[in-house]
Amino acid sequence: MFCNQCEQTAKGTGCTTIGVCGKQPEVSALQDLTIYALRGLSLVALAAREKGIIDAKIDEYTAKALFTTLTNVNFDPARFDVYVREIVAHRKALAARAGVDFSEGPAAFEPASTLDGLVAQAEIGSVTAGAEDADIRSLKQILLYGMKGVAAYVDHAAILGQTDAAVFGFLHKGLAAGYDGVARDLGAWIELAMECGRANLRAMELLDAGNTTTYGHPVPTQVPLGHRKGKCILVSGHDLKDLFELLKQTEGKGIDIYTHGEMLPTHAYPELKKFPHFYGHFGTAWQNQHKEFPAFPGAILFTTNCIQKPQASYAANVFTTGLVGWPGLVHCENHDFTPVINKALELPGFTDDVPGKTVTVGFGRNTVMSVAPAVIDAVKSGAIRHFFLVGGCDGAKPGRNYYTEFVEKTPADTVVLTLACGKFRFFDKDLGTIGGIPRLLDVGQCNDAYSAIKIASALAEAFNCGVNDLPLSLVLSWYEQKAVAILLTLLAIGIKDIRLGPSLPAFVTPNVLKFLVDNFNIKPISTADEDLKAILG
Ligand code: FSO
Ligand code: SF4
Repeated sequence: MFCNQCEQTAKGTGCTTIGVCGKQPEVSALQDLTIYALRGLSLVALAAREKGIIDAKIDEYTAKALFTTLTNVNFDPARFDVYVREIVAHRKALAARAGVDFSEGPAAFEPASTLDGLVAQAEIGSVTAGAEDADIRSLKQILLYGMKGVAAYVDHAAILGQTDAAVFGFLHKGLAAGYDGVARDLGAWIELAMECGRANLRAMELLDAGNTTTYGHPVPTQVPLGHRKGKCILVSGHDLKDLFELLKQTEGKGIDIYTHGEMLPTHAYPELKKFPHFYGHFGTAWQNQHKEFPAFPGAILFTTNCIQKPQASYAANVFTTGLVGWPGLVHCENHDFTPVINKALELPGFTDDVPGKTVTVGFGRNTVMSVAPAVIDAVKSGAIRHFFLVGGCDGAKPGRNYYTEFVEKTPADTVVLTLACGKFRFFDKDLGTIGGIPRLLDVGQCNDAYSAIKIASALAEAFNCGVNDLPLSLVLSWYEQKAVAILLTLLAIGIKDIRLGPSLPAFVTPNVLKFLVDNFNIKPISTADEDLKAILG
C-alpha cells in the first residue's frame, strides 16, 4: 500500500505497511481501485455530457464513492467491493445510453470476480503508479485530495436537496484528468487545482444553503459540557440530517442526545435545538475517542468521518451510518436508528447530574453580520485591533499545542474566529468580550468554512478594501482532505499569507511549495510568540 493523503502519514512521507489511521493494506488497495473505477465512470460521464446527457443519480453516486475514500470514513473491505462493482455497472449503463465506447484505460476496466482479485488489480489506481515528473504527481495528488473534500461537501449538500450540475461536472473533469488525452504541463495542473478550489466554494455555498434553509441560521447557544441523569446517545461526525432524524426518533423515549467532536456546532440550529432532549456536548475532538468513549454510558453513532478503530471496551456500543464503515459494526441504513436506540435503552446511561462548564456556539455568518455595525465601530475606534481565524482539523501528532498557546496569547484587543475540530484545543477558554462582542467566536464545523469566507468578505466590503488588506490573519491546521479543498478555495479566491501547520503535506514537492510561497506567501507555523509578533508587528 501507499497512502500519504493525510497529515498523520507515517514518517511524514507515506503509510506503506498499515495506515497510522488503522487502514489495512487491503482497504487501501480497494480505495485506490475505487478511484480508478471512478476515473472511468467520469470519462464516460464527460462524453455523455457532450451529448447533452447528465445523469443526476450517477453524479451524486460519484461524490459518495469519492467521499468514502476520505481519511477515517470507511474501513470496511466488503463495502468497497460493492462500490467498485457498482461504479463499473453505472459506467456501462451510462456508456450504453450515451452510445460511447472506450477500448482502454479506466473506462474499459473490468473488475475481477473476487475481493482478492480486486486487491490484486489495485496497483493501476495507486497514486505512485506510472513514471512521471514528481511535481506533476504532486499536483495530481493535490487535485485528487482536494476533490475528495469537494465530494464530502457535495454529498452533505445533496442529502439536503442542494445540487449544482456544474460542480459534478468539475468532479468528472478532475477525475478524468490524466486519462482524457489532454496533455497538461505544470501550469495546467495548477489551474485545475485552482478550479477545484472554486468548485469547492460553490459546494460549500450549496451546503450552507442546505443547512440554513433546512435547520435555520445558527443562533448563539450555550452548550453544557457536563451531563444529566438518564439514558444517552452520543453523535459524532458532521451530518445534520442524521442528527435530526435521530432526534425525531428518540423523542419521548427518555434518551438524551449528546454531541461529540464536529457535531458541537449543531446545537445552534433552531430546528435542532428545539428538541428538549438535545442536551449537551461530551468530550473533545475526534482523535480523543479512545480516551473519551469508554466513559460514555450510552450508544455512539458515527455519521461521517472521523472514526478510529473502536476499542474492545466500547465497540459493542458503536454504530455507523451513511458512508462510514468499520468491519463488524452494525450499520444503520435509511435513517433507521432503531439499533442505536435499543442499545441506548439497554445501557445504564448517566446516573447523576453534573452540569459542568458551558461553551457558546452559533457565530455563523448570519449572527456575526447582524452585529457588523458594532464590530466595524470597534475596529474604527481601535477597540478591536486584529482578527485571527484559528481553525482547521485537530489531530494526534505533537505540535498542535501551538494552536492552544497561540489563542491564549492573543492580546485582549483582538478577536479569534474559529471553526472545525481544531477548536477543541481552546474551545472552553474564557477570552472575555470587547464591548459585548465575545473574543472567541465559534463559526461552526469545517463544513461551515463558507460562513467564515462570507464574514471576511463582508468586513472587506465594509472597510472598502480587499480581504488581504483587512486586519485579519489566517492560522490554519490541517489533517484530512476537506482541509485540502478549503485551502485550495482560499488560494483560488486570492487569500494570501496563510499560516499552515502542524506540518506541511507530504504530497507537496519543494517546487510546488515554492510556487505556493511565491504566489500566495503561504508559510508554515513557527512558534506562537514568533507568529504573533510577526503578525501584530
Ligand atoms: Fe475534524 Fe475529522 Fe471536520 Fe476533518 S472531525 S478532522 S477537517 O474530518 O472534518 O474538522
Ligand atoms: Fe496513512 Fe493518513 Fe492514508 Fe491513513 S489516511 S493510510 S494515516 S496517510
